[in-house]
Amino acid sequence: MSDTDTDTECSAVLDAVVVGAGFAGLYQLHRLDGLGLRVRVFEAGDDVGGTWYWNRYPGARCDIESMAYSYSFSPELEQEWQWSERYATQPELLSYIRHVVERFDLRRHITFGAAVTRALYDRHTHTWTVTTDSGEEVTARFVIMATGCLSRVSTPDLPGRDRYRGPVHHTGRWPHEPVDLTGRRVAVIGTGSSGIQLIPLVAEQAAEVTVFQRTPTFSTPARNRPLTREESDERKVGYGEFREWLRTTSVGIPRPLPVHSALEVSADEREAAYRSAWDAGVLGGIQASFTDTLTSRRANDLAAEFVRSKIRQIVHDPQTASVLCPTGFPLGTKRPCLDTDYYATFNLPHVRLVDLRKTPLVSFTERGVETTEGEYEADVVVLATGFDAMTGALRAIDVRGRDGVALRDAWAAGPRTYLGLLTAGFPNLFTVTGPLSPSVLSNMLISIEQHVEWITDCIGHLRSHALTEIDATDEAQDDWVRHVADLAAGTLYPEGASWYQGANIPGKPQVFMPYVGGIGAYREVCAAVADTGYRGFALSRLPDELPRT
Ligand code: FAD
Ligand code: N01
Repeated sequence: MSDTDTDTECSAVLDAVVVGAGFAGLYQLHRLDGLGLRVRVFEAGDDVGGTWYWNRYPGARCDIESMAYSYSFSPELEQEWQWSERYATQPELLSYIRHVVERFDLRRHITFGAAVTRALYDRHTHTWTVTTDSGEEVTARFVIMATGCLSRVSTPDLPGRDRYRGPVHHTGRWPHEPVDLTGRRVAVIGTGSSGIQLIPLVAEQAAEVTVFQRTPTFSTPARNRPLTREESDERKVGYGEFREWLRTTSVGIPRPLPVHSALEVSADEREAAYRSAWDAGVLGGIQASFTDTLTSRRANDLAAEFVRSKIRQIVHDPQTASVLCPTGFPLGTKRPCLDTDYYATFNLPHVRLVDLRKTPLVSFTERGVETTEGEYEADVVVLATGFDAMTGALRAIDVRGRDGVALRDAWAAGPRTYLGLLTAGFPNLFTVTGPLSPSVLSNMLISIEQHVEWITDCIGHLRSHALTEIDATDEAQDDWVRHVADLAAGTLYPEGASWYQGANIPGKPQVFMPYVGGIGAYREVCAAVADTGYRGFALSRLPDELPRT
């Protein structure tokens, strides 16, 4: 495309704006480009990759096998790409994404360093006007928010940050230049998936590591290893069937499907099942050993006790082991973790654990951080404190729909969507892996592809039927919001103070945001809605005198 073409593209009314250039935004761009639409993508970062652009901390890697956590839309791409490890590192994931961008010639449509700050719907022209932080304004018929479920970082509101003399790095905004921790005293706050991946690698370099833990985590060994050519080639035979099978499961992770209740088998059989899951190194393997781990407190306690017994075996100091043992919430109700040598790291003489439940953090000091017990000096502070998940990036944008209603107000008591795809009153504004869809309870690549394909088909349908607008009806949305809440209420999930329900962000409404019914069931619902003429949505045509795109 020439510069002149780009200029023309910028000034005309676009068919679609996509916000975000991670896995979701890039695939959405590819599909809409394939429909022949005029599309622009705005990305706040300086390059593609989303999660894998921002999270460059030591140890960052996926925890669903790369051969499943990758695009499936192109059999050629699937066949030509060779993963080097069972669980790819962040640099390898980023080079995969860059390869996809070059292979499908996507870069020319993307504007980098452009954070979308506002999206206003015009009820006269039935278009959206999208504004970026540099003041650029474009108008489009459709807006697709591919802003990510875990893209807006959460930083603790700890006083005294200005006084602290050393650097503070958030895992989700890790510097691009190398951070040399050799011989340094490092304080790490947070022990979720990011902290658990990072801490063993920091301990390899640093002179002293102090881990500040508020809630201990259930983590199991990843059993990561190099992926041989033979193993990879074997998977590539019948790759399509493998992907298709994953799509019908509840979470899209390659692991055995449970058959029995934990309560109907003998203690020996139960132990054997947990041991086999522990040895397999698969995300959520322990909870998936039995059908009722997330619905029966008794079944859950058995699984949780198995993991605690493993922690006590690995960690030499009983006091440290006891602090690392998660209690007080059911296993699996906060996102499970996969690690490499996480618990064993606490056997190293230069690694210590601080229990923030006993001695909470008070502030930064000039030389480190302070708890109610005293000061801990550190040359570098790492915040592995997570994200304002699922709604954070969307609420950060001033989105105003029909009659000027703000999305922030529409979602004041928690997100309201129909299928996680659209919100009533915000026509033609789609959310990829939006709240109240399975999203973060699944292999995200599967959920992303399903949403992108549904959205693309929907836009294609509107265009081929000379329709201009789709909006969720209030009734369908109310029913869906209730259905998602009812499903979650039938599980133990609400008992974990997790980011799934906004519990990590002070003041955020406590609503369980992902759909727990499973991706297989969910995609059937979405397909049935489309097949029945988009049941629950209002589809409309512009009056003739209004401009069409
Ligand atoms: P993102 O990758 O988050 O991309 C969203 C993009 O939108 C970002 O680049 C952001 O800068 C941009 N953006 C946001 N707001 C704006 C705005 N206003 N204007 C312009 N741009 C904006 N999931 C799994 O299923 N398996 C895994 O193994 C796994 N590992 C993970 C590891 C880490 C460290 C993290 C943080 C998450 C992981 N996830 C994993 C979840 C991961 O977020 C998804 O798998 C997936 O990468 C999400 O892709 P996305 O495109 O939807 O969102
Ligand atoms: O964030 P988290 P994350 N004072 O919210 C603590 C994905 N991911 O970045 O639990 C003290 O899980 C907080 O404590 P508590 C994955 O979906 C995947 O680690 O709130 N501590 C917790 O320990 C994951 O779930 C991978 O009590 C504070 C930690 O910080 C999601 O991203 C890797 C605090 C935050 O844990 C988020 O993971 C990385 C405070 N004020 C991420 N505030 C893979 O392996 C927070 N904490 C694929």
